[in-house]
Order: sequence, then C-alpha cells, then structure tokens
Amino acid sequence: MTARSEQVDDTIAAIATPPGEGGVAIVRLSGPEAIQIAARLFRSSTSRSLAQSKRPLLHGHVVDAQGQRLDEVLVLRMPAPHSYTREDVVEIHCHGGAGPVNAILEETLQQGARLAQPGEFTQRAFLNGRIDLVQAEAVIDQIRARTRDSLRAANAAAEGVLSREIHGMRDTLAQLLARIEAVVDFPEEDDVPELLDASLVAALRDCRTHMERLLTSAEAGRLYREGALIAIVGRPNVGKSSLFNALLRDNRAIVTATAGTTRDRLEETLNLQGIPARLVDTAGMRQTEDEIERIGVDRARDTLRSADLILFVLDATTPPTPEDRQLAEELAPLETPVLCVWNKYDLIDSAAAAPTPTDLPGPFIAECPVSALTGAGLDALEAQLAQQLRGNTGMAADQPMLTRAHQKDSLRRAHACLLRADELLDASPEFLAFEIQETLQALGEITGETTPDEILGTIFASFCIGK
Ligand SMILES: Nc1nc2c(ncn2[C@@H]2O[C@H](COP(=O)(O)OP(=O)(O)O)[C@@H](O)[C@H]2O)c(=O)[nH]1
Ligand SMILES: [Mg+2]
Repeated sequence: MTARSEQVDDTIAAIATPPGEGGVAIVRLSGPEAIQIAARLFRSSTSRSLAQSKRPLLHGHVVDAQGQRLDEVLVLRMPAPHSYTREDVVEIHCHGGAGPVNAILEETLQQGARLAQPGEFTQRAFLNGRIDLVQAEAVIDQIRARTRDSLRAANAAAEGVLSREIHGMRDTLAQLLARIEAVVDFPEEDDVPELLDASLVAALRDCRTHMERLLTSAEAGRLYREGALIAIVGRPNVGKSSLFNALLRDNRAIVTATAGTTRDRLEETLNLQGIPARLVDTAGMRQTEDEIERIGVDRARDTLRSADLILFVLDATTPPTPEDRQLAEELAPLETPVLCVWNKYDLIDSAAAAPTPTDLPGPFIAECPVSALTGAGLDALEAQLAQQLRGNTGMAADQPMLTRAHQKDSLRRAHACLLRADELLDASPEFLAFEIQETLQALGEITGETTPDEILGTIFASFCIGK
C-alpha cells in the first residue's frame, strides 16, 4: 500500500476512553516526541526511566512540573512502526475519572503535545500507509457494532476483505492501461492490432462483472452496519406497543387499553440472533380527528415506506375489522415483506377459535400466533424475523461488502467508465486509456488513494476524539 505524501511531524495527545467514571482510563500520545514527552512526566517505580527501559509496560506515577504526583499509572510503549499509527505511541493507563485523565492530558500538552482532532490517530494510520480508507472507516463500524454479525462484518472490512477486491481490480486495470499506453506512445510499432486482443476485452468485462457483483453487496453492507428497519403496524389496541416491549424485553413504550395511546414513533435497537435490527413502534392506523394522533399516523406511514420488514399486528380474538382490511390493502402493493402477527393468543381457548386470515389481502411471508402478554410464540416470531433478515442480507458477514454511500457512488462511476470503455474498443486507444484512468481514479476514492482532502477530512471528523 502506498502512503500519501503528507508529512506529519508533531505529537498528538487525547483521552482515548469515554468520559465518565471507570476503573481505568487511557491518555494516548502519538508522534516523534511521544516517548520523550511521556518520559518527562513519568516517574518509574523501578530505577529505569521510560526512555532507557526496553520494557513495553512500566509502572509508576505521573508528576507535574513541580514533581507533585498526579496519579499512579501504567505506561505502555509502542515504538514505531509497530503501533496503531505507525508512529511512536505511548498509552498512559490511569484511574478512570475526570480528575486524573484531565490532569494527565494537560501535563502532556504542557510538555509539548498538541490536542488531537477527532479521528486523528486513525488518520495518521491511514496517512502512514498502515491501513487504507476502507479499513479506517471499518474502525468506526467496529466501535459501533451492536451485534456479533455487525462486528464480524466490520472486522472483515478492517482486515482488508473489501480493500483486496478493490486493489485487485486497480492492479488489473493498471496493467491494461500500461498496455494501451504503450500503443499510444509507439503507434508505429507492429503490435497495434494486438491492443484489442481478446484477452484485454475479456479482462475489461471481467472487471465490470466483478463491480456489478460488488454493487449488489451494498444492501447487505447497510443491513449489517445499520441494522434492518422493522416497523410494527396495525390498528389501535391490537397490542403493537406490547409486542414492541416484549421483543425488547423492556417497558419502553406506554401500553394502555385506550386506543390512540402511541402517537409518536419509538425506535430501539434489537439483536436478532446476531443480526442487528431497528425496531419501530408506530401509532395505530385509523382515521382520527386528534391532531397529534394524526401526525403520528402520518409518521407511521413514512416508517412503512422505509421499512425493510413489516410486522402487521392483528387481534386474534376478533375477525379482521374494516380498519385491518384497509391497512392490509395498503401493505399489499409495497415491495416490503410483511409478517402477520396474531396477538392476544392467550385469550384464545383453542386454535380452532382463531380467525382465519386467508381473506386478507397478502401475501404474508409468515403468520405467527403470539401473546405479547405471556411471551408465548415470541421465540418462533424472532426466529422468523432472523431467518427473513438473513435472507435479505443474502451474504455472510465476512464477505466483501460496500458499507457506505460514498463507496457505492464511486463504484457506480467506475462501472460507468468501464461501460463507456467497452463502447470505445474500436475507437482511438487514447479514448480507451482515458476511461480506464477515470475508472482507476474512481476506485481509488474508495480506498483513499485519490480521495479529495476535504472528503477525507469529513470522514475522519466523524470519528470520536482519541481514536
Ligand atoms: N390478553 C392480552 N392483552 C394484550 C396483549 N397484548 C396487548 N394487550 C392489551 O391490549 C391493550 C392495548 O395494548 P397496546 O400494546 O397499547 O396496543 P397498541 O395500541 O396496538 O400499541 C392493552 O390493554 C394491553 O394490555 C396480549 O397478548 N394478550
Ligand atoms: Mg401503542
């Protein structure tokens, strides 16, 4: 991997752990002066100083300029290039509270460090060529992953699964470009007709097919990163909020026997057998004169449109009402899969007494009898949801996937360039070369080689401080 040429020569410092109280907090330093700065404020409990010692981990105290002890610490030293940033990195592990961390951070600044910008450690790892942009962005996904599958997807990206695909395509295209440019530079040579030989044409088309496959992974990437949006809908009082709470195992939404209780849209994260989901409770769908409730119903409709999966809740104790029917008709034309949930099954004596749903306009991917009150049927419902979402993602978490809009946008542009290249096969080689250069440029924006600085800046600014 080639490093960008920017020179970073100062030493940065930041608190690497979240604010609040905890057993331990970490102040992190990176840069050419990291070890010297840490050595100036650290008194080792052994005779060896930080600068002399060969040990990676030292016990001692941080002291201020007057030699007053500030905190008891462990200092971890990671000399370049074997560190997160590839620079000298020092971590000071102190007591986890605002007092010690702030005092130690201040001391590092007094001794010549500069306060790091958000994401600046990762940015240095990128600028120093240790990771590319895909891997840098995967670091945020690792931090934010809420389920095992999200974490697996982020880990795969951080390990370079997607990067290798992009680099592979760039290498192939760079070789083709070299062949074409040779013809442009030496047009008098005899091998001009060989320019458009079958192997070159086939390689270009292979590359395009590869891009098409990768473009379809963007949906899976979004689902693993953000989680699928599951909307709970139904007419008032069928038990949507009760189901929402039961699935979350939390009393998050207010439940009452009064129709029209839920007026706002509530959203919480749900872990479905490792797959992340965002569960949304909505206002019951009905005609209403109440202004607030009507806004709630409009929001429920908006949620329906953006949902990846819909839980259509019905009351199993009564046959479908006209309101149920109207909602079913609204759902039927959507392309979103709808799962029919027959709630309040605890009130049904025998299964035979339950209304048959066959006359409701479907199709439904499944019908699940549940009781939000007793919890009966919820495991089966969760299994259905997980199975459906797994099918939605269509690929295992550790496959190469696009996870961000800007990656998809760049790959689309790269693909469009190759399509044009295909039409230019019979035209002058200069045109062909131009399109391939543009393809390389667009692909490089994904991995960071050709990404404009202001976009890089925005990406790293979205990181937390100290990462
Ligand atoms: N017996 C029984 N009652 C339920 C069940 N689910 C909800 N309810 C009751 O139905 C009423 C409406 O529930 P709620 O969750 O607020 O419905 P929502 O308007 O669809 O959100 C409340 O009195 C709940 O206690 C269930 O599974 N069994
Ligand atoms: Mg409700």
